[in-house]
Amino acid sequence: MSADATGNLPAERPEHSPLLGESLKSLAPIVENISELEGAITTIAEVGDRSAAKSARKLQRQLRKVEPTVTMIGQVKAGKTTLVNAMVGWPGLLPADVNPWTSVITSLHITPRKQPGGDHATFRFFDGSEWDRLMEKGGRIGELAGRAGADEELEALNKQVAEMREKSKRRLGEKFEMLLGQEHKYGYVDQELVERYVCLGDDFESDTDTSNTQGRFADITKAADLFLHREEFPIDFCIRDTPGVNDTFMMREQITIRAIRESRICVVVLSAHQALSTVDLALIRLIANIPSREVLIFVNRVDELADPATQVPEIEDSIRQTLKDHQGPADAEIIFGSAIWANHVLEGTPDQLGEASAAALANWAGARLPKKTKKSGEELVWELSGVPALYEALAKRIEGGIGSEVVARTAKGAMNLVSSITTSEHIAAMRLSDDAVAPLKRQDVPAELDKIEARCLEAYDRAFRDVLFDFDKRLERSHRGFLDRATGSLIAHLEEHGEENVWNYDATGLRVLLRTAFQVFSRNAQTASQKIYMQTAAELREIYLRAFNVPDETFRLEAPPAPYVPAPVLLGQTIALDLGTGWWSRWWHKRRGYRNFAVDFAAMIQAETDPIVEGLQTEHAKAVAADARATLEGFIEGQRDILKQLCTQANTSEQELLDAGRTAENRERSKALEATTATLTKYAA
Ligand SMILES: Nc1nc2c(ncn2[C@@H]2O[C@H](COP(=O)(O)OP(=O)(O)O)[C@@H](O)[C@H]2O)c(=O)[nH]1
Ligand SMILES: [Mg+2]
Repeated sequence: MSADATGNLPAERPEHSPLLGESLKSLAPIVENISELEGAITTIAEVGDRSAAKSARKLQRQLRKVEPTVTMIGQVKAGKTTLVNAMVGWPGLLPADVNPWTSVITSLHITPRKQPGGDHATFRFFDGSEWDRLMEKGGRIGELAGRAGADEELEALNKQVAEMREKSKRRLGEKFEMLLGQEHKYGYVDQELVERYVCLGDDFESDTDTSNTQGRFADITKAADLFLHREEFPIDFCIRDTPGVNDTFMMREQITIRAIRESRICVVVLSAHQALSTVDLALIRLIANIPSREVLIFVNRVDELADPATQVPEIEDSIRQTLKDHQGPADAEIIFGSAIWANHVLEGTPDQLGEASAAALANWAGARLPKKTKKSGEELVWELSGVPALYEALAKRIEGGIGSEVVARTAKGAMNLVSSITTSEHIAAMRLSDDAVAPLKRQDVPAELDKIEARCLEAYDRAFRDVLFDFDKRLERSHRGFLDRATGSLIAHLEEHGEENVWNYDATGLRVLLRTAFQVFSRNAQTASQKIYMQTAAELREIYLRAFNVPDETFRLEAPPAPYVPAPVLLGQTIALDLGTGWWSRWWHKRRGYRNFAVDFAAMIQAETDPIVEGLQTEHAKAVAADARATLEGFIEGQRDILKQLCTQANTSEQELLDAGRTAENRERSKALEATTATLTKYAA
């Protein structure tokens, strides 16, 4: 068997792909910044003493840990998995066309460094409570059905769930529930292994053959983490493939929401012949809460269009209009392409596209490419596949997002290290020339630090108490207002049209209000932390001035940057009001009497929306607050270490000081540090 471009056949580890390598050069500026910064920090390690070197290495480790992460979301069959395979230059790595029941999130962690143990994989199973939620209540959809009183759906659902459990038992053995919450690890990655954990076999419907179903774990697998070495990548990179948002149990929606929250960039993969024309509202709701700069739209399968040159601009307009109509990220960048084309190139078969596909390619090339070009046919197909453009867009976002953040944070840390080194030199000079007397005795430094820490943490807690209180109040007001208005509208409808006509109410208003409240929170949280970080830095700086007599005009101490606040994706969660048609009208037709309508309705919507409000308060807001506090504590802790070291040094013998202060060497050092500082300043901004 040979692999084909659909990527469903055995995949050996592919050769290095020069074209992919070329596309990944988009990431070069980020890598260059990081390595320039790493170089500057190496200088600090060389120039500073042992403790400075230790801190420098710690900063470098932080830099090396950077792993930009992209989450792919979209409808089932849009071609997410096929695109992911193309993006890592390994057609067939992840199985495409998997059973639509699968709910595994697969994270590909790609590294340019050869790993000691080679490629490896970890598969995590649902834990007991997640599984119970699915089995006992039919997942979120079961909860919804229960609340909406959709008894028939609930019954059908329970039947499906029972079947599922039976099949899992048959596949995995009676005691399969003991596996819940566990992990399986492997020291290699191949397609067979991935299939075992990610694909629910075709036997799912006609479960008669158990011969090859042994050890199929996909029923209970929640996450697959594959660690791969690919030399085309200049930097560690993570691509998360999600199963698609429209599933039977709506378990995936929850999982997808979590995956989006944990990464900074989300690529929405659409199928060109559907795009958003059928308006997948669940999908739009999910991205509606993400800022445009963190969303990219990849319209896949342009190879299936009859006339891409004409259709692509139409599709683009229609997507923008839909996004605008539903308050989504209307100016998100949209890229068109074909994962199949990319895979053909990777497999060296760009001349075997098939007639329609080749015609579409020629048509699209006419619209997209210059008439004259020196590029080879292979290069042109690769370009038209959209993968290079996708990486270019991703690189820009990574550079402006997590890239510049990590670089700035590390540069600030490094600048503070330089300050500590200059301080230690200052100590040497000071003792030798025996001038200044420090107004703060060094043995009093720890106590002074304790005071600063207590004061600043208290200021922090106070500020965040206010910020969170204000947020709760806003949420409460918006939530209550929405419930009142919705119930009011329901009653008005009943009075005007009676009980026979089904009434609908759009929850967009609630989402917009809650989102606005969250944006205010986000701004307040950032302003408050920034202010307190600066205040803390200023107070700590005083210690340097008073204990070590460093020059006030030139001595700098950098505060950490304000925290990143993840988008409130949770707001996109489907609630009963979103489930038009059958369900809702059944709920409606089961009620009698205006009062029952109003009371039941209010209770149901409250039950549906309470968890969202609560999630915003805890998972979102409180998590940001805790993070920001940890940064403050970490900052103070780091400064405590440095100051402790400086105090010890100030007490060392005169001979050592003389050694440390050897003038020629000193001058060398100062020069090196000056150059370093210039680099650091560039990145700290
Ligand atoms: N014609 C065409 N088919 C594609 C393309 N990308 C994926 N497919 C096919 O669409 C089907 C679903 O793809 P898959 O990657 O599993 O979609 P997912 O559910 O979004 O992960 C598979 O049969 C793929 O071979 C494409 O760009 N063009
Ligand atoms: Mg898939």
